Amino acid sequence: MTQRTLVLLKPDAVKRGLVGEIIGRIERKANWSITALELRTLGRDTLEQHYAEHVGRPFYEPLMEFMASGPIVALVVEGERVIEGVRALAGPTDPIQAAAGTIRGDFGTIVRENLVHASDSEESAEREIKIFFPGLA
Ligand code: RTP
Ligand code: MG
Repeated sequence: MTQRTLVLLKPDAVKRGLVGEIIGRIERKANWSITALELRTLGRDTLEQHYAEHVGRPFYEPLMEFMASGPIVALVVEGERVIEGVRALAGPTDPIQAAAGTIRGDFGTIVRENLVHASDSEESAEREIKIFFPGLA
């Protein structure tokens, strides 16, 4: 089943020089390809759209501040079961609960600074891809 997903390498991943490492893990998966990629610093407007589902949660404001704190890398990845697949590569939200071998398990300790975002369903993927890459069909 071919799908596409939006992946963000969060500001901690970029600051710590983990972009190559993380993209490398995605690139090495069979039958996946990166079809869009951009480094940019996110403004409040983009973040409000992206995190609309979390408005009002206690972690919302600190998350918004963190996500605007430096450049991120946004990418669209296409391929076989890629939505479930990238979330499996990332590991659970809390890096301390994430197994070794996952991105969060190998590199993270803080829930907020958990290195990557990946769309969690086909609906979220289409919605999020439109926010970050409005020119993509
Ligand atoms: P993501 O959306 O980034 O792929 O991660 P996720 O689905 O695993 O996590 P989600 O529940 O959607 O939360 C979005 C991001 O908010 C930060 N967060 N902080 N308790 C906290 O301090 C807390 N909970 C969530 C994380 O950066 C999480 O990835
Ligand atoms: Mg999420």
